[in-house]
Amino acid sequence: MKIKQSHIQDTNSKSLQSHEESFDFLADKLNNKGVNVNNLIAKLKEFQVAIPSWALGAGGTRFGRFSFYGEPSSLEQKLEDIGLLNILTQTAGAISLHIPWDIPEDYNTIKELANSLDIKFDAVNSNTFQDQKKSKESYKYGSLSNTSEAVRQQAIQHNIDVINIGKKLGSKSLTVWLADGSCFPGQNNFQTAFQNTQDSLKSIYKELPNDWKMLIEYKPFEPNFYSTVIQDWGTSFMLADECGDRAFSLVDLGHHLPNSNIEQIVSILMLKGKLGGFHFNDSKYGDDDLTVGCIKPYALFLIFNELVYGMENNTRNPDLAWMIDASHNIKDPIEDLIQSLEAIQEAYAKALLVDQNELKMAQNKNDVVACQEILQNAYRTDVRPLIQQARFISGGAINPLQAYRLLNIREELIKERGRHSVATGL
Ligand SMILES: [Mn+2]
Repeated sequence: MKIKQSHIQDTNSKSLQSHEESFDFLADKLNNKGVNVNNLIAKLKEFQVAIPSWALGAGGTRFGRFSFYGEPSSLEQKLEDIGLLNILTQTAGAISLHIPWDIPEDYNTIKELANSLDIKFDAVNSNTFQDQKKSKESYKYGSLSNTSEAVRQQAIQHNIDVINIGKKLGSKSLTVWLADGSCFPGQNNFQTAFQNTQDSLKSIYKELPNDWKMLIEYKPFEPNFYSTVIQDWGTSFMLADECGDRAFSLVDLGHHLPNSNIEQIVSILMLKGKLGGFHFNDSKYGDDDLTVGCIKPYALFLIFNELVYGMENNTRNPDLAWMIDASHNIKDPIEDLIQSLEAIQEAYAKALLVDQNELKMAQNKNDVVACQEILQNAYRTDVRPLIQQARFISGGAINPLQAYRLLNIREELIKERGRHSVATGL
């Protein structure tokens, strides 16, 4: 299914007048405060978030999986879904492939299709948390950390294979997330598991092309429930540091214990030039993989405040690889992604409104009340007209969710693909 520009214009015409009124009102208010609105909109237009190839189907839990119908059953169809998302939102201009779930059969066709949809290939993700049908060794007791050298070698080779697939598509980074760890005390020797992981990562790093980055993700628990080898940002930082200049930590919002101060983690990693990637989702209890901003939008804003500060001040930190890493258990995945992209843009726009000079002055005077007011004034600004304007002038929908429903996109996809087509992956 393809959405024509005229379809988007039709749906936009319904809300154009009220959008223009609210945009002019907000732009006037911000201009009077000395905010450069054009600059802000240019930054919002530029901000692109990668969609992982596993996010277009219904997710699930260990208790079950409920299809949303008309799911993309091939990589081509997944790209088409991201194309739909991108034309509506103008912020989903990249795909992050998961290997082996989404190995292209014909690289040229896939590249041409992505090109025609204006989609780039972002980080490639390896998978050593599942056994594949033909694999010789099992990851049941770990992959890069395994006590068996044969298992470690298989996992290292898989990561190298993933790099080679990424090279053919134009990706520039490899994301490594390990499920390695232990379920019971005494099961693992912590030092051996760490050392093996470090050596394995170094072997992979050796094969990394010069213009590539390796992103090391951490997670405190699950699927292992007693320990994980790369449990936190400090462990990921140590491993990245040991590998070299092109290895970085990757922060996934859901991969923290409750109440962790994620904004502080982000800030210090950027100070050290070691934050390479960022995975968005939201959670109430653990790695819940809920829609971005649905539970803790203020925490997301505080994190973005540090990201914006870091992007402006920590010049040695590389450009970040942004990706949504969520699961869609009861929502239409495309609608869920539209909501997530909106929440990300909102938090980003609000963080851009924080007057960093004013904040610094208040901090230097120890004016704690003023510090809070500065942050909360930015947070309480309804920035939606700015985001809508950025989307509108890029050719997107003023209200993507409304457009998605008005254009009956899911119904069309079900007609095209059949009701029971199922996405590969989770
Ligand atoms: Mn992640």
